[in-house]
Amino acid sequence: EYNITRPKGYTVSYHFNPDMEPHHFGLTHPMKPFRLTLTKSLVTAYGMNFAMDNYNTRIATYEELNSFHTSDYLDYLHMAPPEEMPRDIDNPDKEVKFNLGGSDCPLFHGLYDYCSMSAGSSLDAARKICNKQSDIAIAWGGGLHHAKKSEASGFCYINDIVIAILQLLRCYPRVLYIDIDVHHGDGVEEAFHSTDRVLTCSFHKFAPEVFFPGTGGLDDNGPKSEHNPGAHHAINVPLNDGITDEQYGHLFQSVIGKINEKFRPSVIALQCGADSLAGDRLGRFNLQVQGHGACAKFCKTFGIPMIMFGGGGYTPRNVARAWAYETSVAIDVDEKINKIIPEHTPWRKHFVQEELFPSLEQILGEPRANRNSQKRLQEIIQHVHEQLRFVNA
Ligand code: ZLV
Ligand code: CA
Ligand code: ZN
Repeated sequence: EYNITRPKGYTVSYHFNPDMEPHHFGLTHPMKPFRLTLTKSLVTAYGMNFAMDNYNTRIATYEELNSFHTSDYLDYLHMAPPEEMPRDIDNPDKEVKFNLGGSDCPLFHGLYDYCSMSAGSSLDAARKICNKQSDIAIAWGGGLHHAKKSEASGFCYINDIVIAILQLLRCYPRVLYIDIDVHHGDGVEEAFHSTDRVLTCSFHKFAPEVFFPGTGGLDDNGPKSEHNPGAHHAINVPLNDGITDEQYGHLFQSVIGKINEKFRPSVIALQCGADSLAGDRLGRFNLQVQGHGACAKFCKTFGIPMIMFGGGGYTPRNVARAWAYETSVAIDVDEKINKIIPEHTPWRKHFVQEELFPSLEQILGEPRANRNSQKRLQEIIQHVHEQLRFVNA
């Protein structure tokens, strides 16, 4: 019997804008907005929508984007014409302004609208948390952690996370930002370098010169100046290829558990970039849906409000599985979700017989060699715990 009901005692909200999907970064670009629709479809197929408040979100206004980004950048983003693709063949020396129009951050048709929709979803989620209408707010269309105040970077143009956290800071004293995307959350870290009201913690593949963006070493803990209250409030967990669920889970719990103890956040902003999953087109880790989702599960045990953002994720069917599973964690049905296939699913019988319906247990491509030694992981935990001696709520 398949029946998902609302969790008792708290409210989950799902913030989605169906108009993000038709946007295209270009044929060969790894970022595929249709993964958001794929996720929503899987969530709905499982009946999880009945356990949440569902919002079709509005677009963020210019003023809202302006709370973090500069006017000259926003004006250019708004006015720059879409470039013909493929670019650079006729005109390789064309000036690139604000890092817009390269192959990472192409100028595509409807770009400004797309960015406003992503930020609008995240900001709506933050507002629901602020006015206590929601305890866990989900915005898979956000999580674009590389964007700087005057610059696009790594597929990110508008930093919806920073804009959402600025909103949270109006209502809560301390925000803990956690980033499990395989890339370093450099844009969010930098935006809050000079405040002790936001502590950022990113887990990522770290290999300067080789892996984007190349920042986020173990010793990068924010500008160390006596007069900077934000010093020590950036925590980085640099990792190598092939990390497993077990190692990641242990690391996550000891690092985030300690941060929670010392920093005492009033709210959590969790970026759930799904490119840390095994089999991701750009990623390097060996995480399963369960290991990825265990991070959200652990954060939930703190019993404080939480926003869950999307982020990277370049093997769309795995992104949908991970974010659907994490939605199930938010609404507390994760025990069931691995087993159930909704009774009313068309052709259910055939899917079950032929094992075509994806169970969450069978994602994955070729496993990568694990280059993370227990010794190194222990050193990382040690360093982080020492770093946290400087952090007091
Ligand atoms: O998942 O890109 O390596 C959040 C996120 O964290 C680079 N970019 C930069 C530095 C020099 N370039 C190379 C330019 C590549 C341009 C096109 C690709 C095209 C096809 C396949 C892969 C890539 C690619 N680009 C792989 N890695 C990059 C990174 C940017 C990664 C951004 C991650 C974003 C949404
Ligand atoms: Ca990360
Ligand atoms: Zn990423």
